[in-house]
Amino acid sequence: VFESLLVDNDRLAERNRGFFRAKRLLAVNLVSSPGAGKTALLEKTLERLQADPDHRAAVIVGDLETAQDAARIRKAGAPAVQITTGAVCHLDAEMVAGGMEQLDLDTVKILFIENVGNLVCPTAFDLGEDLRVVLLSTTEGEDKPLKYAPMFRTADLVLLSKSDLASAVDFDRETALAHIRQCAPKADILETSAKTGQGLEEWISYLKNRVQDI
Ligand SMILES: Nc1nc2c(ncn2[C@@H]2O[C@H](COP(=O)(O)OP(=O)(O)OP(=O)(O)O)[C@@H](O)[C@H]2O)c(=O)[nH]1
Ligand SMILES: [Mg+2]
Repeated sequence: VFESLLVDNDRLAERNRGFFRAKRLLAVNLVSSPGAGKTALLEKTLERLQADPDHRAAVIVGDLETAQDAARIRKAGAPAVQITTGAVCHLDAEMVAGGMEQLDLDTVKILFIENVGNLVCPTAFDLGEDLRVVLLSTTEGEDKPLKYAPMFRTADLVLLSKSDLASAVDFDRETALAHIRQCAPKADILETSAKTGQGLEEWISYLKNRVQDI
């Protein structure tokens, strides 16, 4: 049953991809464990992107319940659609297609998809995205890339988030970086803090470069 579900999902993901290509839109799937800082990063990112007419963004955000993240994102200045998944632990390509219908995507260059906070279930669900960004916050422990390796293997970019908290939790940066490189040797790695702004310039440049490649 799971296999056939994934086959259906892959077909719809291809359709989303075709739509993104036709619109010349960069689609970014943000995944992490609950609370690693996806929405906080988006809030800071959108404050900067929305001021630049060439790089405006819209957001689809998934949670089991509540519309709080979409409200936070709208407050940061971007159009946002909340998808509540109920008991489902990931977004799938069909949910994303439904969210896309509710957004005006003609005036934006980037579509962020904030996935349900979960380092396991979203792994196998292609959404048609161009970029899969996996956040690992310093407070989660250096071992997480090894334990949740399937997700890290699919990452194009790993963001080491909450860098401002590293010393408070005795975060072993070198070990964490080694573990990320072991699971995802081809992934780019950036270190960010939504609180201090560390790494945000690099992250935004990274996105703008990818928009140019589209
Ligand atoms: N110190 C610090 N706290 C952060 C940072 N980023 C996020 N937080 C805090 O971490 C908590 C969770 O942040 P969110 O942005 O809601 O995390 P999320 O990944 O969107 O969470 P879910 O959508 O529920 O999975 C909040 O209390 C944030 O204020 C950061 O860079 N530094
Ligand atoms: Mg969130």
